[in-house]
Amino acid sequence: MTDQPTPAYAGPERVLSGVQPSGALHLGNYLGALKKFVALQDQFPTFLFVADMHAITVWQDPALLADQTREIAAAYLAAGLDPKKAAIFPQSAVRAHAELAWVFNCVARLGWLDRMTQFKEKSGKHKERSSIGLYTYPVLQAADILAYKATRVPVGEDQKQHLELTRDIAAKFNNDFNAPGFFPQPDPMIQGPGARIMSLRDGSAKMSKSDPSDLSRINLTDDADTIAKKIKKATTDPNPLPEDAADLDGRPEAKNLVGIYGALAGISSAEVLKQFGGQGFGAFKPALADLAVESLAPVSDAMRRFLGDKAEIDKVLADGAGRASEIAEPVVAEVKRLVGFWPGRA
Ligand code: AQP
Repeated sequence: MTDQPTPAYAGPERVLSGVQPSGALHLGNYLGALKKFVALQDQFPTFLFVADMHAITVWQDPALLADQTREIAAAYLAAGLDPKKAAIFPQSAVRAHAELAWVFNCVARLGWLDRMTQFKEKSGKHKERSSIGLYTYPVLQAADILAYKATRVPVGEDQKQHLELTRDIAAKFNNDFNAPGFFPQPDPMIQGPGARIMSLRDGSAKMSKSDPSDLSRINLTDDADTIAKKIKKATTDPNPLPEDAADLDGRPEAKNLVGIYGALAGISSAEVLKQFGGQGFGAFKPALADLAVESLAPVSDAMRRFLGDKAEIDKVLADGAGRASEIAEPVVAEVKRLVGFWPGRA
């Protein structure tokens, strides 16, 4: 007997991604995520959530969380997302995420989650005191994606392992419930400039909201002077920039700054070095600072403008949640049917 090939997913292409409202957004979030979303909204139906359910896996002040959620929505709009094209919504406003996450908690295996490096990094030495939510975070992430049967998920490099888990959960669900091709195998779309922006203080650590040093990151809300100061203080080595991009290997800080320049300018590291190869950081850093200010100032100005009209942001979020629910609810209803839950309505 020959194995029949498993029918592939044949539904429509959809883009989905999210950002946590857990602090000020930084250049890594902008280049690794937001900028990519903008390019995709014209090509595919796009769903962008504010990951408030993910954010509470670590403590969030309840008095601030709703405003933090609005800030991420404002950042989406300021980066150039059009709420008529992309549905922008709070994760907690679409119940399908939580419902599907429970089913996936029963599909995913403990051994799979034990391998997740982000939990190890985030829980650090205090694993026992971490929330269970922080541990099952990647399962909720799988639900976020698969509730929309999303086929493309633009994220930074740090999310690669979680996306692999999503693919495993989708395959196991399809197999366990005899539903070949029900869930797609989503493509993580990690490639491209800005996929991994590193800390300005340590070229081996990723730029992160939770880094205690504010000098390690450029926030989207930093003013021109602060951006210039942070780039001036960025850790570097004493050598001039090389002519050849291959010679950036073994020089993580130089590689990071050249990569940031390239991602902002929309050119490759090789092209950056054509311009700056042989020059020292004394010449390169001011050019980078000018470019960063020029690129980010319109985003932070627009963010401030959008945040000035909370009612408008709330309208965008409510409208997005409605459109998102229209897609996700029937998927979850079908999941419940496949699992064999009682078919009536309470
Ligand atoms: N340094 C980075 N370079 C490129 N992309 C990055 N992303 C995050 N850091 C970088 C991408 O930004 C999106 C949203 O991330 P998130 O806020 O949902 O969560 P995160 O990855 O946990 O971001 P942080 O800044 O590192 O937050 P903390 O410090 O709270 O953990 C994702 O697509 C992510 O890949």
